[in-house]
Amino acid sequence: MRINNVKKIWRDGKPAVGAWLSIPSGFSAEVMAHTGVDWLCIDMQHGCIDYSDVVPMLTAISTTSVTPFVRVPWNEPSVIMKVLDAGAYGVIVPMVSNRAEAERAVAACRYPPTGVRSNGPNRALLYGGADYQKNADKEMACIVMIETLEGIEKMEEIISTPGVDAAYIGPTDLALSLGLPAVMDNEDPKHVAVVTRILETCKKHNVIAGIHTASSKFTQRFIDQGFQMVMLVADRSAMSNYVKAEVGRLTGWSPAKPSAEGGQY
Ligand code: 3PY
Ligand code: MG
Repeated sequence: MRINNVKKIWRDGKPAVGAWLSIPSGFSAEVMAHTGVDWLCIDMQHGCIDYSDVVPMLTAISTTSVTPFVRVPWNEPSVIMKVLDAGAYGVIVPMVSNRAEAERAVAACRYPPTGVRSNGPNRALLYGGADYQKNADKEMACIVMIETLEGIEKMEEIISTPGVDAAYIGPTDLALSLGLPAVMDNEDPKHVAVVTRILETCKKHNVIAGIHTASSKFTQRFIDQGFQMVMLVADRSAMSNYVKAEVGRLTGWSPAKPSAEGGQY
């Protein structure tokens, strides 16, 4: 079976840097897969992306050795199983708040007797190989997000759930949960303290710590701090930020006012 390159990077004690896909296009997924990142995440939660978009995006990513993950819209076993069947090598599950929810996510990622994943790896067989079912449990990554108030309070029981490979922080939901503005690259001491506590809890339980950023400055900071799964850039913001910057460099011409100024997501 094709191995999960990101899990190998983690086993080697190194950080894996990724990018985020919110645009429902096989072509833009392929472009992003050729940028040098270790992993890409197709975002079904907040991206403009449905299952019929996910399949050609996974096909496009598989033209490279980049590891494909999918963030599912919710902790719903049928959706987790369906994206794994399509060839995702890991799922990012939003808003996991307690042990029972973490166990539900893990079980959906593993075949019986370990879990409850149903057999039917349609495209996954083509991508992973004929021995997919035999080896899938150890190659699929179950990544749970910690970003709710309950999840912050119960981080220890979530992170220590057997089968959780990584705990991934959603900084803006985490900020809202702490009563702060929804800022991604967040310097607020209350936010920084919780992020550090999640990292330390992950280290204690030998679980990978992950976090989303909006800049290489914060990506670097988190890599240096010991995070092994860091999201550097999203397709939508990369496109928008680059074009806005180029527009801003021109002189002797008045641009139409950009429609969405400021705000990080
Ligand atoms: C958050 O900031 O809450 C996220 O989930 C990032 O996508
Ligand atoms: Mg979130």
